[in-house]
This record gives sequence, structure tokens and C-alpha cells, in this order.
Amino acid sequence: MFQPEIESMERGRLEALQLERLNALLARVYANVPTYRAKFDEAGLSPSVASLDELADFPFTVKDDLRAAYPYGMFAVPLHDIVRVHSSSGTTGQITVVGYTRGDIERWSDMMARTLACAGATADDVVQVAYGYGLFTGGLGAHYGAERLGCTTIPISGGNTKRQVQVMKDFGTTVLACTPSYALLMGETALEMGIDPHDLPLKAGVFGAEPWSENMRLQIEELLGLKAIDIYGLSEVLGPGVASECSCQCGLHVNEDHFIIEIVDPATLRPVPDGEQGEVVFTTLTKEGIPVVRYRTRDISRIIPGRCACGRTFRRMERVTGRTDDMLIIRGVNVFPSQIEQVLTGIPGVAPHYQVVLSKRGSMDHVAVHVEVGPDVAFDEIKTLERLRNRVASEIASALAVNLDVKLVEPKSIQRSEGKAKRVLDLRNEGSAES
Ligand code: DLL
Repeated sequence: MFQPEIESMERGRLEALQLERLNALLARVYANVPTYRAKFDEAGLSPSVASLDELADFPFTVKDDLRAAYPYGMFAVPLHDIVRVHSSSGTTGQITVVGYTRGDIERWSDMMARTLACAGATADDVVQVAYGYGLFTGGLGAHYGAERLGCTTIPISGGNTKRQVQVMKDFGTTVLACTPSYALLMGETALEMGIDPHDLPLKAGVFGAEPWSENMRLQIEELLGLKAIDIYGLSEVLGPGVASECSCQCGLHVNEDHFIIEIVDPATLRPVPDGEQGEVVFTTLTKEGIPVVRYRTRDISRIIPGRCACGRTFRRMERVTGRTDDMLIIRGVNVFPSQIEQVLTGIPGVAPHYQVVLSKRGSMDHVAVHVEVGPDVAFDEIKTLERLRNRVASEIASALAVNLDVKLVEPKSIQRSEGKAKRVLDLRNEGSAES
């Protein structure tokens, strides 16, 4: 552990620390952020609590609050004290800006150092940071954590995959940090270059920023010959480093000295008991630049009850299966792309590359899953293909209780990603029906 005295703190002490920090946070945002002052006043709440449970009475913060305050309206300190800004990916609508004080960067570096230590990294490791550097939090977040841990840090950013592989080989990379979909592309590219990834000194990967399934983990571990650790975070709350798996690979420890996690029922918005699924909500206890109270992430997860064998006392959240806004409702059934991925990656002959394509057939929405066949399947053997297609369709139907139109496509025909993979292609407003 990077900070064992904190990461394995006794729960009673941890909760006392959270309460103290929560009260300081509420007072801070009430005094310095007009959005919060207005929200608390409207709800008739004074900015203090006697117990952690009382947090559930406070109003939520949503992305639209940040948009309305664009760019700096929700910062709790003057710009003079902000040393860095990042922004969220903003695939839909206006981007949002988040700001960090020097203290925020310090604490973020510690949290990312914890994350890397969770994956088994030490100062003897060579960490290749292939998350994008820039407004995205992935690159610089992982970079500062790797340096904080004392690792030899390669700030290569995303892209130029052949060079990534060459650097991995020549510089002796032992820990790879990138999205899981990019890790897969790196493995494939290495093989194309005649380099067996198992001959590389890689031992661990810290992969996150997008949903990925357990089967995808197994495939990446097999392809690259490393231990794949799931890391989670979001810009509005911090960036990477909010939560991370340890080497037990049994849920992601939330950095609870810095964040309070709640899981709420998406319909009633009331907290659910540990173990039940719902939307993840975070309150930042120590952020100075842009603290948030009860931020609704839209991510779906649950708290895994019980203690972890690793000795950390921070509670664990289950891997995020998807976001409420990525959830497809197909003939009344809720489906996340990552559930489709879990099925596909368990079928031999199918490559772990897929896309869910939404289109219009007349006035009806149509959902098709495009799946690449593996390199060993003869793409011109109609009977083989038909058998494979039927198997994919029937396994999806039995796992998800919905029949989907499955289309097998040629190897390497689905666009590869150097960052977050685009799993859903929405052609419904493009006027052309998808064949
Ligand atoms: O993706 C921060 C990050 C960078 C996390 C590098 C991990 C590694 P945003 O661009 O703001 O920040 O996107 C945040 O990505 O709300 C989730 O929906 C999704 N996400 C992030 N990590 C995971 C993960 C970064 N491990 C949004 N599993 C979040 C599933 C994830 N989804």
C-alpha cells in the first residue's frame, strides 16, 4: 500500500474523519459557491450535519449545474489559487471545466500513487502512460501518480500504436496505463509487428475510463501476459484515482478519506443498502478547486459488502457496467453494451471487437450488433459463418433475454480506439437505414 496507515484505517476512525471533513466541505461550498448557497437555502438546510446519514437530505449536483456555471462559476476558490484545469470529454453538449489547486494536485497524485500500488507497482517499475494528455484527466492524472510513487514514467500519451509497442520493448515497460480497448489494440499491433507481448517485461495494466467486462479482462491478460486492474474516476469528481481494484480483482476500493460514495435508486433517488445496484453519487471531502456535494455520476454499480482480503478497509464498488445514458432499452429490456461484450468475449471464433448500431426501420428503432469474426475463421465459408452467427444470437438471447440482430463482419473492419471506445453507433438521425 502507498499510504497503509490511511488505506487500512479502522472504520470508526475513518467515519469520524469523513464527518469532520464533510462539515468543513459544507461550510466551504456554502460560503464560496453561489450555486450551493442557493440550493441549500432553497431546501432550508444549514451547511452542517450531525451524522453522515444526514448527507442524504442534501440536494444533488448534476452535470447541468456545471454547464450553467460554465466555465468557472462553481469554483470555490479564486482563479489565483487554481494551478490546472481539465475538462470532461463532452461528447454531448457543452463541455464542463474543472479546476485544481496545488493541494488538489498533491492529493490527486497520492490517490493515483495508491492506485498504481494497488496494481503492484513500486519505484522499480517503468510505467507507460498511454492515456491521452491534455484536457482529458487520464494522462496527467496517471503521470503525477506514477512520479509520486517514484516509478520511471514514460509520458507517451495515446496514439501512434506501433511506436507504443516499440517503446514498450525498448524502454522495458512493466506497467501499462491506458483504456482497456487500447490495451487490446496494442497487443494486436505487437503481434502484427512480429513481437510476442509475452516476451515483453509487462506485469500489470491499470485500465479504465470506459466500461469493460470480466471476459474482456481475461482476454487482455492472456494477450498481453499481465495482470489487468480496473481503475475508475471521472473529471467532475477528480479524474482517475477515485477508486481502484487491488490485486484481488474483486471490486474497486473507493478512496473514502477523500470521497463519500452513495448508491441511490435511480427512480426514487434515495440511498439503497450496501449490495444493491443503483446510480453512483459522490461527495468530494477534500477538493478545494471545485468541490461537489452529491454529484450524480449516471454510472451504475453497487457496494460489495464485506472486507477485502488485501487489508484495505475502504469499501469496494463493483465494476461499472455502464452509464444510465448509455443504457439501451430494447423491447422493454434494459441492456448495457458491456453485457453484450461479456457474451461475445466468451465465444470462440469471435474477436473482442463489436459495435451496437442503432438505426431506423420505418418508424421503428432497430438494434444490430456488429461483431468481428476472429482471424482463424474463414470469412468465406457460409455455413461456418451462419453457425457462428446463430450461436452469437442465441447466447445473447439467453443471457440478456432479448433477441438482437447479429451481423458478423470481417476481421479489422470495426474501428479501433486509442482512447475511449465508441461502442454504440447511433444512425437514427442520419436518414439512411442500416443494412
Ligand atoms: O475517464 C477518468 C479516468 C481516466 C478514469 C483514466 C480511469 C482512467 P471522464 O472523461 O470524465 O473521466 O469520464 C468519466 O468514464 O463517469 C464512467 O462512465 C466512465 N469510466 C471511467 N472509468 C471507468 C471504469 C475519466 N473503470 C466516465 N469502468 C465515468 C467503467 C468508467 N466506466
